[in-house]
Amino acid sequence: MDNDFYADAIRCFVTDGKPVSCVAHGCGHINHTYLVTTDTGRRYILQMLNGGVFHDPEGLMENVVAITRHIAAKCADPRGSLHLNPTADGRLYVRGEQGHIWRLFDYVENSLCLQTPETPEDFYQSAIAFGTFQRQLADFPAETLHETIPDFHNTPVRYRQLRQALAADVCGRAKDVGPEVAFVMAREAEAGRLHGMRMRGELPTRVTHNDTKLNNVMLDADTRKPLCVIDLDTVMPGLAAYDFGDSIRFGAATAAEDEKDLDKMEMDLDAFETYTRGFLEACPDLTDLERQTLPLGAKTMTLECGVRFLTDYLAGDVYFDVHYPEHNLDRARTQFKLVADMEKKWDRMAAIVSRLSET
Ligand code: GN1
Ligand code: MG
Repeated sequence: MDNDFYADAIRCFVTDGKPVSCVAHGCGHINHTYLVTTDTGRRYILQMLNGGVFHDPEGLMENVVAITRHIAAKCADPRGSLHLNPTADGRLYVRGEQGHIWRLFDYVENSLCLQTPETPEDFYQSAIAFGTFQRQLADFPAETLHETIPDFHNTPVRYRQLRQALAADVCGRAKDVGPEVAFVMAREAEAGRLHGMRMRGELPTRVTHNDTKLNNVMLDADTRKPLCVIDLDTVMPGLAAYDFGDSIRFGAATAAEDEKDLDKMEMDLDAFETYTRGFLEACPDLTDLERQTLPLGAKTMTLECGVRFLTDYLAGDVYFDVHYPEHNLDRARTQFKLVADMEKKWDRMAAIVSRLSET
């Protein structure tokens, strides 16, 4: 515990034993996450919220507390919902000296967190996890949630932000992204379709996770069945197609989000089918129109994520953590390759959803 930065934060929380180690943990692009071990062997997840991304940490923590309690009340296994540990005076987060917000979760013991599915069954189970999450929150009063990142999946706003970054061109990078910008702009009308349907009330607003990457699911290490869903900072009112779509974007991709060899990047139709099967099983109450929009959710979330990476590249990498200068551009390119591949497979994606909807 040689680092005052997090050692000071841990000391605010009541822990079982004295913290003896704290190491960086996980693969998130936004918050800073550490695994803390105490001298009794208990493990915790210490997390510092990214204040540049989350402007209302109090509201965000109110969301997380309410959601985790709501889910915990429905689970027999204590690992079925994240558990926040309080400070000595009963608060569930602290504001450190530099203004950072810290919180301490129990570590989910005997669990697995995967970056890619090792088997189709893993991906199916992640669909069950996110589908169950949505179902567990179906009776949660969505209107009481704070909007932790306004317009998070408002794709037209994401386009506007891209245009602003292009016009400002603060790093002189606009000249290098002509083909990517052309690709995005050619799809603008379609990218706004889901948002338009939401605004017209054609699709029900649900409590959604909004960041349904495979690595936000914890599986039991023995049974490989889902324990819980993590990374609850973007839980907000949204569309079922957002959660479905973001899972496909990440987990049905045949390459990593930052793969440089675009030939490796495709959308695996078998994986698409596997996930669709799990999601429809876990969320049997989706409306017909919600089911029909699932492929559009996959395409929209992938395009939108690419737009966000591209915008951040143009803006000088101020949002997503990057490990080298072109990291965000490489990420944007994989997303656009994935969109192009979905377009090739579009009819088959729609056919899979419609066949699985009938069974
Ligand atoms: C961010 O931090 P992480 O990896 O869980 C981002 C998601 C993106 C994702 C892309 C709050 O999630 O929206 O889809 O990176 N989270 C936020 O990998 O912006
Ligand atoms: Mg995450």
